[in-house]
Amino acid sequence: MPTRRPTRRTILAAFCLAGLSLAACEKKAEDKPAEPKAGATGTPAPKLRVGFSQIGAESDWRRANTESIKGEAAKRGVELVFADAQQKQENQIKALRSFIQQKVDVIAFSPVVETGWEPVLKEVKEAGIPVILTDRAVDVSDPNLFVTFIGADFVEEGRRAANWVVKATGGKAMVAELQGTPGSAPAIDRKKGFEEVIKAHPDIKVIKSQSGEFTRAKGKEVMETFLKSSEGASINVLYAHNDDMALGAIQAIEEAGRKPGVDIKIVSIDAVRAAFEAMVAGKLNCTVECNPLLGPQLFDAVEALAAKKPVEKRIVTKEGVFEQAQAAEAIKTRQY
Ligand code: GZL
Repeated sequence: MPTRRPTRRTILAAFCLAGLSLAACEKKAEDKPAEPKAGATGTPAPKLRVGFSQIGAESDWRRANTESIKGEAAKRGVELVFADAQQKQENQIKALRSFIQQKVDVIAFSPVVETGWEPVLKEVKEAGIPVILTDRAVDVSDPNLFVTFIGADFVEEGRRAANWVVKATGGKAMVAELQGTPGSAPAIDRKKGFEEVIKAHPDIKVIKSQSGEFTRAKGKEVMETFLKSSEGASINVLYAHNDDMALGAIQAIEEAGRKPGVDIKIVSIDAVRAAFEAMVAGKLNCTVECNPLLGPQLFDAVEALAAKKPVEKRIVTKEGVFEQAQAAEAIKTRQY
């Protein structure tokens, strides 16, 4: 028995409330024949269908993010059409086009990189389907191509990491940096925030910087090359844009006969459970939280759209900073 879905008119009206041009919405709404209201004939309220394009499964953070989104959809009775892009933008674009064909009620996705989205987002807008960005932002000329962006302030995360380096080193450090995925919002902004703070500290120098693609394997591989380079012996701080790369680098540092967390102090971002375990073991010094549990906020926004309520253009997730001294206690209550 196919489930009847909310009327396009309902979603579109809410979409208009969320700031789209009324004409486009009204035009679209008129194109569609009115459908019987849910409950009119005693039928159950139609099930919302959400298309979600996920980047991949590159890190503990990403897996926790996926679990949160799938779990919350199930909890709220929303039908989730989930697509894993395996880190490829072209796979995300294909998924968004498929969601249009499937006539989902809302499209949500975590854009692997910031640019290259205008054409497909215009197709989605033309189809009258609202778009919610989770986790990462897009760089588009028309902000009406999406309803809201739910995610962290990555520039602030970079600042927090740099402020910890200033505090921990007294303003003097030779830093190796493991960057995230090239062109991604977190890699661009975490670098920007870190540099914004250290520019006031001339004795903190980033002497090696390269992408570790947010994975443990690549993080280990790149850290090995850093350590073997002519500047390797002078590296005394590692700044990793995520915990997974830091955990890979810890292996490389140990294999090079040096003590992670002691010879080379390490600050990373995400605050996944494995980072707390490394801090308890004295191998990681600080992790800046980046909350992956975006499911509740995502489906709050989906339900607000369906109920014709306005949705904030930017929903920032709240986060903290955790150091070694807090790790043993904090790990007891971590949710991811
Ligand atoms: C941040 C997210 C990043 C994480 C990484 O919101 O996009 O991608 O920091 C993940 O662990 O791979």
